[in-house]
Amino acid sequence: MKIDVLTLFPDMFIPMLSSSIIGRAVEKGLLKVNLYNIRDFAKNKHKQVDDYPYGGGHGMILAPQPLFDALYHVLGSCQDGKPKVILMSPQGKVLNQELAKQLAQEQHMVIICGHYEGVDQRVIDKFVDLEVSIGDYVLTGGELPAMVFIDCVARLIPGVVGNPESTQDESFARGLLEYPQYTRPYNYEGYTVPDVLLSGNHQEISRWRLKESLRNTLKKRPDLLEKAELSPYEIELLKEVKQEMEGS
Ligand code: 4GX
Repeated sequence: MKIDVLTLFPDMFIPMLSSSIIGRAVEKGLLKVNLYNIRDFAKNKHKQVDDYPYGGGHGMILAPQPLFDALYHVLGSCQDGKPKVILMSPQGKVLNQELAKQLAQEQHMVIICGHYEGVDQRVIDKFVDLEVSIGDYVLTGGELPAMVFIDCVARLIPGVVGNPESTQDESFARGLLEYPQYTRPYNYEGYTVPDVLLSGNHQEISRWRLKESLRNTLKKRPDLLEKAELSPYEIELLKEVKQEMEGS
């Protein structure tokens, strides 16, 4: 997957692109990220990229010229068909695992990181295919949202996460939260590991994990349970969980 990022702060991306799982994906060539500084495309002599809004109001707007030229540059030198152009914006479609899965199928994306009060609408009208938000809160720029987006999508590229089952097993993959996990030692400051996990009985362990997964979801995110499609076995386990909760 190739991702071109248009930003005023390209340096912010370097640590995430060289660390941990995403760093390894870049090293392995599974992910290629090109960083473009929008300021490098400004044609005025002070390299100014923002301007006052027509009609008045507070704050500044990213002017069309630097972004148009940056996008002509990136799209013009592009061999692999038409990439999907994405603007990080609080007005966008809210990122979730389903949207991440869809966009993980793209071969090439261009991400625009807005700053100030936003970008000139003509940039959106001419180039942007999709606006994406990482949640209903306001940040100072699109860089952190772009990094969240890249991390979330890139880990779904085959080969990026070591064990493909770990992207299938996890929270949201099935619309349920995960079960509790434990590692050694068995007893830590008097807190012990549930004995079923040491029993070696894999059927019992699966049943316990599924039940705790349902318990976690009911306790912390009951909204997810309403959307989840549960099997008769899962409905039975959920009934047990509910009875246990009444009893305590
Ligand atoms: N999820 N921000 C973008 C500037 C801006 C405003 C409007 C384009 C259009 C955000 C979020 C977010 C703050 C990044 C405003 N750019 N982006 N910035 N939440 O809050 O994505």
